[in-house]
Amino acid sequence: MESLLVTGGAGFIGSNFARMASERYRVIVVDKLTYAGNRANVPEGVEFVEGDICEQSLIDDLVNRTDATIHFAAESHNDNSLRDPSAFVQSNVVGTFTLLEAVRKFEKRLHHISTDEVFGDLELGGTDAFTETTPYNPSSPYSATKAGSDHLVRAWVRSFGINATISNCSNNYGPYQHVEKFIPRQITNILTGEPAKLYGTGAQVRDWIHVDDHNDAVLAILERGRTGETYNIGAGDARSAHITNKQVIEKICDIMGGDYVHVNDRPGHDQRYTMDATKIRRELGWAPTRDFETGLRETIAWYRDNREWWRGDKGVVEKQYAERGQ
Ligand code: NAD
Ligand code: TDX
Repeated sequence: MESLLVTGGAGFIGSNFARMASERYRVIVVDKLTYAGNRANVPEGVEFVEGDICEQSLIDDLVNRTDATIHFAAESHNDNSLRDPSAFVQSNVVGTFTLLEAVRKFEKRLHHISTDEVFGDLELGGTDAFTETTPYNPSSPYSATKAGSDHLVRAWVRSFGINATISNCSNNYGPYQHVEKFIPRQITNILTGEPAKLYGTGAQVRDWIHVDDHNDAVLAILERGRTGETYNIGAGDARSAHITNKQVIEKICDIMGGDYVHVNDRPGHDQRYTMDATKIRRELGWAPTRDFETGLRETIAWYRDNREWWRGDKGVVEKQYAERGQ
């Protein structure tokens, strides 16, 4: 394997992946540059193609020119999927279908990036966790379209024998994350003199993982994963911040010297995500190496040092949140 096509490589996780992978591979990024994509995120030395993954002839050409495709491109924000789900169905379901057809035609390797949200949520206070065999039970239009895309990949493996793997990962944080998401929204609220904004009671629990730990796992699957398999990725141990939203917001306020307020809750809000990542640890020897406290401090410093990167998006995002009392 020498060359990789990275879809969604101008977004948060995909651009961090392109940065990491370009040290070992020739990387081409394809990205539609939606509101979430930023040309400036694409690392130097990486070929960039502006385009839509739903466009079959473009995708055929790019898949054919590379050895493997790592598929990050998606509409990724739950709150947006509640406002207008149509782009989620198009990019997440039809986009993945388009890629699968190209991969089938040219007999290339595919790794599909998915989320823990396909499994639904767990009860607060429990200690159980999602495994690779937990039944799918998505709650939001976003997670339903991600679940749909996972099912398409599995069907193409079983029916057409394509060489594909899937990973389902928990909540990522780190540099280059759009300011609509929980952690960067709170950091930039405080940096602009606003209080941090906690949905509802803030009792919900997420399994936070640093984006570089996620991408290390993706590279491990790409290089050593078994075809047709699914791998769960999550920090899920002492290194992770498997803590409530309220605890995360209090940590950010402590570090930055800010305050928070409670705002309207998210309709249908998933309560708890916890990932069991035993399989990838055992089979591929992957383990997360970044601890949450250090990663969070570095992320805060990154947003403090890169105001020009987020300043333009901040007003747009906050106007949308204000319309929903959030
Ligand atoms: P993001 O919104 O930051 O980036 C998505 C990128 O995809 C953007 O650059 C956007 O322009 C591009 N894109 C969207 N539709 C496209 C289309 N039709 N054609 C081409 N490009 C298109 O998202 P992210 O947080 O980096 O998430 C990346 C992937 O990881 C997604 O598949 C998401 O479901 C998955 N994931 C995210 C998290 C998380 O915590 N952020 C956790 C688990 C899995
Ligand atoms: O301002 C906020 N206040 C708040 O309390 C925002 C934006 C969010 N929240 C809460 C909602 C969630 O419980 O924080 C938690 C995290 O919210 P998001 O950053 O929107 O993430 P989540 O909905 O958990 O989904 C994320 O993880 C799984 C990613 O956005 C998905 O792409 C990924 O699949």
